[in-house]
Amino acid sequence: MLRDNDLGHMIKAGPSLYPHQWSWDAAFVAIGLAQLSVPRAIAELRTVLAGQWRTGMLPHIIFSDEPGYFPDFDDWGTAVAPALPAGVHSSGICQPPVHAIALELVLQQARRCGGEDLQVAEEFAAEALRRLTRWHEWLSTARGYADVVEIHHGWESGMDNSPRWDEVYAGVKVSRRLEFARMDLNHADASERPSDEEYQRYITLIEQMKSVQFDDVRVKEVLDFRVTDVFMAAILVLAAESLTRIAEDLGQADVATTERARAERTRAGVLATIDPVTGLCRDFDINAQRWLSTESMGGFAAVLMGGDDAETQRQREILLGERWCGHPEMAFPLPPSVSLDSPQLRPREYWRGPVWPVMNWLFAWTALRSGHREDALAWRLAGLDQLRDLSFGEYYEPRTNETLGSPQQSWSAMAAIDWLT
Ligand code: 2M8
Repeated sequence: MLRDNDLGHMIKAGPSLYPHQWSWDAAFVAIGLAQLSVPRAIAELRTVLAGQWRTGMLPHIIFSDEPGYFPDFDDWGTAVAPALPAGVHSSGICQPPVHAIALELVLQQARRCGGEDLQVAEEFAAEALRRLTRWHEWLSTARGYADVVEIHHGWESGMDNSPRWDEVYAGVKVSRRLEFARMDLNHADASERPSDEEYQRYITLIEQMKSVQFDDVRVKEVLDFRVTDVFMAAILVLAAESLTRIAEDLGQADVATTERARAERTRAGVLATIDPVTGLCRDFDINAQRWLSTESMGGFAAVLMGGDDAETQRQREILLGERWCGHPEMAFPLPPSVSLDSPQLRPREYWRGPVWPVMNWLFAWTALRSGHREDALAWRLAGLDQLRDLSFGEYYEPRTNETLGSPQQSWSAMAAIDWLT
């Protein structure tokens, strides 16, 4: 399946709906690819890093030559951005920084294989270190806010239409209705995708960014969408910890020190967002200066980071409990994007309720990492069961396990490969 989605230098996120390379998809996919071919996994990460903007940002999409996706390179208009490197065709926003985590796991696999794989992987790691440090640094400076990370579009979170962002999107002023064709609806049922109203706001934000040539400073003055993302910040903590270990192995003590400090600072920032009533982490609407308490998978940022603090334990119990994975109506005891008991639940609609195999993998991996082997095993077994019909859906209906969105989604296959090897 991954071979079918492979364009040589990049794996399409999905065969028809997503014919390009997405940043965090590629990082996840590289983890699975390493089990099949270490050099191919490295090639995937190399393509991601080659798209790095002059500012340090890793863009969320690197476009292939395949048609059929909206918004494409021309629609984004990033050619006007002074920070776009020559020859790169990319979008103008980012996605969660899974890349250093992927590099660490690729290196681990290369060590198991030894020989040429190890040599190639170590050479690549030495090269990648500087770019990954610049990427993390950009997230903590250009996008640093209250020791977590600020995002400028729901697409940056990767959880595009999660109810987490509803209040923020309500403040996005669509001053003139934009004309465009929703190519995604050629490949997925409209009931499983964001609405037209949501797309008006998504594209309005691109227009706002374009008006200031995607400049990191000026964009903050014109954007209707500025919000911190605790889930992304928790991923930055994990990635900075991975980069610390990689740097130590490569004898780069200064990088290790910087990344360790980044992980500590960001971890404290994420823990400081916890709502004392619900126990979940909260995002913060920067323009409106208010906390966003909508309950969603994003609230489990502390579980993701791991650690022994009481808050993390409390979140773990909530996640495993009857409102979430342990809900009696769940087809499998896996983390849904929104609780089945939430008034915001829309069980077929994208990030508003379905279960996402790649998130199952992420939660299982972080559980293993933080010593909760029993959680990791339970999620792995249920996650594999969910994928048993080999359709490798992008997401699944939480009660019936119906396959939704794009079939043959690359990162869903990655979860199966990693769990089975
Ligand atoms: C989805 O997002 C894209 C926009 O970036 C889309 O709907 O067109 C999200 O699930 C995102 O997290 C993912 O990276 C991307 C490709 O799988 O699809």
